[in-house]
Amino acid sequence: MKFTRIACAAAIVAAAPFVATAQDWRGWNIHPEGYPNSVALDQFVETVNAETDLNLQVFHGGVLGSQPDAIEQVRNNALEFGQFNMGPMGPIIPTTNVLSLPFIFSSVDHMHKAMDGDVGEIFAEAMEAEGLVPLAWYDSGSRSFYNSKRPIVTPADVEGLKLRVMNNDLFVDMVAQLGGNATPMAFGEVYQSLKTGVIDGAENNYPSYESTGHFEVAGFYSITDHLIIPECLCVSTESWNALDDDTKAKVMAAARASAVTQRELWAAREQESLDKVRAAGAQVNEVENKVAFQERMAPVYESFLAANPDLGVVIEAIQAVN
Ligand code: GTR
Repeated sequence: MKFTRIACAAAIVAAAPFVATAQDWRGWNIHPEGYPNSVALDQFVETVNAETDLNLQVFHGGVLGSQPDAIEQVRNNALEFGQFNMGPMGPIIPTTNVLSLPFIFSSVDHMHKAMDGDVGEIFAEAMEAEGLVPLAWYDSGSRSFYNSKRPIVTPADVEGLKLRVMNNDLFVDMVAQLGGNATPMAFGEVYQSLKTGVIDGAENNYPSYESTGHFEVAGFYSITDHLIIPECLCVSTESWNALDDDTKAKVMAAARASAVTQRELWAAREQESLDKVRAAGAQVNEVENKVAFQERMAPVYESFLAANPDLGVVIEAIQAVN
């Protein structure tokens, strides 16, 4: 009799569907385990779980979907947090597109200085109104072109190349100004597309060029440094607003601490990745005349400002930080 009752209770427990509570937060990350961003996110999750009543879980490797979809999911609170590059954010939150303008930052230090100060607040406010609260800014170095055909030294070398870009028309325009053909594509599809020749190349930082194996199928990496785009650790505005002040403070502190970790790991990983791709035979070349690439971007700025006249002040605010 006693046994039956226990067995019955166990069966009921086993059959009960898993019900996520308001305390359960699921997070999106595109990078594999061990990548600087992933290690920093693991630290964030561990700290928040230890110090608050929240129960966070982060899913690495983009298993919860593509980046543009995941941004929408966090905005809609279908996922509670995510670690996003600001590049694919522009089509949804126009103010953030300023961060995706080619050569907007003169260096990674310039980007940090701007994002960690008042300029960062401009983007934070715009994002919060659209469903995303950025808790901390992560590093993503600078992005350069790579392809399977030839080293790029002058803009003429880009002519005719089919290049993958992140999902944002600004990047399509950027490549068009250099005479290339850009295809917006999900990060996870790039390796296969390079391998099969659907595209000739793409653009990214060393760590992503390396971690994805793109260097195996597109061995010319040319240092144009044309984009320096920060990344955010974001929480859905709805989930954030549901927290009490004490929990908010703890989550924020954990996010900021994770960004310190991420930036430290990032600097080391850039060098490791560069060494690794070189050792594997990738040909990495300096581009002496980056100004030639920068000058080609004038029409990108012109049409951006024509479409977003109110964002001129944000561009100026960034330039004033330098
Ligand atoms: C990486 C970035 C990812 C993703 C990727 C891409 O550098 O960290 O979030 O945006 O680039 O090119 O899609």
